[in-house]
Amino acid sequence: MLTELYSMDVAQSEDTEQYFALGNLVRSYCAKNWSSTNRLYMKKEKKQAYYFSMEFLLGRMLKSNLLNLGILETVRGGLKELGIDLEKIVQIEADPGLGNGGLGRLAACFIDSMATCEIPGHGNGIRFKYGLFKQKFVNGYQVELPENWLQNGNVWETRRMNMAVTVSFYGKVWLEETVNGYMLPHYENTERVLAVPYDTPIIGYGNNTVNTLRLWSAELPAQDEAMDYWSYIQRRNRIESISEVLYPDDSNYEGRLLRLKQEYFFVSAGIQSIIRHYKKMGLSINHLAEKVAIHINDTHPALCIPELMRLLLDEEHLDWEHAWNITINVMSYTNHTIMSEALEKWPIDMISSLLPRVYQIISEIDRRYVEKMAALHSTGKIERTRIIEGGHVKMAHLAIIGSHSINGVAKLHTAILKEKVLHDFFLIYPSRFNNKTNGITQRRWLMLANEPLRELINEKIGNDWEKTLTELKMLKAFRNDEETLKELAEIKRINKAHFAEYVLDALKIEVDPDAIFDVQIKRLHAYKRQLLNLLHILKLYLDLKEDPKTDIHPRVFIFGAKAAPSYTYAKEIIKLINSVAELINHDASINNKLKIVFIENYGVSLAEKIIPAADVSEQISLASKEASGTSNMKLMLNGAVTLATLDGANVEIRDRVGSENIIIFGLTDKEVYQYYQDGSYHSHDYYENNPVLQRVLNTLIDGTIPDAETEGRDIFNSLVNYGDEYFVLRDFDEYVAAQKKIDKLYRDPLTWQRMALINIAGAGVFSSDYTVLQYANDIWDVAYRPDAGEL
Ligand code: 26Q
Repeated sequence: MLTELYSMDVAQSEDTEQYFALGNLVRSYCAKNWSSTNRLYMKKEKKQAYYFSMEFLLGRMLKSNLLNLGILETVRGGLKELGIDLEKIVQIEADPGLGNGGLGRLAACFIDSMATCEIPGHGNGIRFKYGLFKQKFVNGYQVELPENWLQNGNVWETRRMNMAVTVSFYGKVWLEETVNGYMLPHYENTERVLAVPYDTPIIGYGNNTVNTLRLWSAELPAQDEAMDYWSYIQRRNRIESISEVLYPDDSNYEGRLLRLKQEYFFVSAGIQSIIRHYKKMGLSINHLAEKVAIHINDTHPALCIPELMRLLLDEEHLDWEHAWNITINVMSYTNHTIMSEALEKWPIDMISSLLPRVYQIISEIDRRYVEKMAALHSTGKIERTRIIEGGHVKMAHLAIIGSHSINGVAKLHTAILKEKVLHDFFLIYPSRFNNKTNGITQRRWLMLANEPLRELINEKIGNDWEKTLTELKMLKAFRNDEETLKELAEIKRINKAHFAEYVLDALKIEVDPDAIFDVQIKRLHAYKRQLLNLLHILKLYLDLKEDPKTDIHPRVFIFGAKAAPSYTYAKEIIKLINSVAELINHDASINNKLKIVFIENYGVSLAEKIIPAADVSEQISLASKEASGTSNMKLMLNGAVTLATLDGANVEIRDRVGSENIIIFGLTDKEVYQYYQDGSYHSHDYYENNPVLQRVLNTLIDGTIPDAETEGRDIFNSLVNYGDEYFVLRDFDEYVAAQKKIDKLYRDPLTWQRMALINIAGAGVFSSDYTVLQYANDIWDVAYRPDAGEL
């Protein structure tokens, strides 16, 4: 391959050539299975599921492809004989960061699991030229740089020009009656965009299934090349901007026109290509719902609903009722947030001018909804649930009204949707609501990220767990086996030492692998309460300053977090953490008992390094705010002990490991809602009445923390004077107590390792294999591998 691609042999080649040579080899190795999987799906006319997601946070693919193909060890050995270190060349691959955080990474875990469980399920999204920004710290401030991941090419994708489709925007539309009595639209002055698909093979683990991730790129249609040169360049730039860059907002929606264009672009292209493929099988459009399921990952692809209606009405000439019936049966929707600021709503003017025909259809869906419900429900409820209201199109309402299934992503989250956030809808469509607790793939997050642990587990219980993750429960038999517990400790120590090397190299910070590695890795958001973590660190710092002999086990607090570029408060928190790190890491009197490591540019590749080295997993969001969380599952699977509020999937983690093996603190969701109701939370009282907390908070404004006066003041005010929206001060004491407990437990190594072991043993249910099997069974009604485990 090296010779074919670069006309060189191994001795002459460098890492980059070696990486691309190997990547090409792997791609051709799976090509046969890819086309045979497609042929099989066609021939058997199997029902296909399409996972529509704005984001797929894939991470590097060379090693995961080698693992799934079953050739990781062979290739590693072969390369070694040639004097090549696989670990070195996998680093060459750009990490495709086509997602913000949890939602995007979930989509990536799901497509891996669908292929592994032999579910005919594919991804549909956008081939962003730039992924999530690269984060740099300059004087402790976050600075965003473009992430040009395609710069050196992408070996995994195949451009399929022959499958390009056209997506139309703007223009005027009117309906005219045809000779056969249909009302069909006529368009004038539309802007046509060519959607070109790039397909990536998604390889199942230990089987012959290769599914497809189809990502769309926006290009100028060929006929437009004929126009005046400068107009051509201008129009090309305008069009190509659609798939240029991923919006970096996480859980916070901004109503930008380009974002709306992106949403319609991949939705329209995806649905057109599904229908084209479906019709190739010679089937009647009337049976579409028997052969196609479309899943809407949050509301970002909710335009799927009017777009499918448009195609069924305008292109296939179905009547409304029939088209609507098919649409509902095809569509299903996952909600990932209860936070109102994250709910998408688009101004009517924007949608109706950008997508005039789609807007007509949305209005008609809304009109019929109101008409139908008038006889059944109160006007109040109808007004609160209709799609078009207050000059906006509410995307969640569209998604709910147009789908047969609506799910939350953890038991608690689904319960809150039913009882609070979507209560009106729950009363209207009770049977549409269901829960699908999130999951993670054990292949990337244990088998690849933590090879020493994989080996130890295999030694102890064999390798059935690799396919059926609940088999990890067998590890419980070793809970009192000192030797196993010591081996577990040894592996954690190795992983920590490994990570410490990285920290020294990348950040020039020396950390002791015998310290507690306390990890909070997730997007920076006030509700996730990185601040609570920081206030506790400041408390320990003050304790040590007062009494250097304060008896605590040395700790390394590890943070990884990007803030949305427009989220000023989150950026201030980043600066504050960096300033406190500066203060503590350079204070010799602290005697290395505390260190803060804020990892720059946290993403999938760094998560793979950090998670195996974690002792403590910080999951401290305000109860009711984190829909599920998934880093909680990854950290548990790697033997970290969870320090958590009863939020999202933390509740289910506790149910698995028992209250003795997780440290829970803080308000419950019920208590939070109670506070909202009676308005009795006054954060200022906590500042006034709690001297320890007061002392800690004062460091934000008294000059203790270097170079963060503005940030310190703003954050102090938000907590003390402006109401402390996320109850940080309320939960402070309980959090400090919980941290003390961690310190004590850690100092009893056997007890600690037993907790770690129970956590690993209990993590099996959180395999995304089970999650997608439940989607396949309950929602999509598609086939799967007959022996794929059921929970
Ligand atoms: C919307 C409109 C305009 C611009 C951006 C957005 C946008 C983008 C991304 C809104 C939200 C997101 C991402 C949300 C997200 O990642 N949510 C997380 O989803 C995980 C998977 O279900 C959960 O585990 C987390 O609890 C949830 O926060």
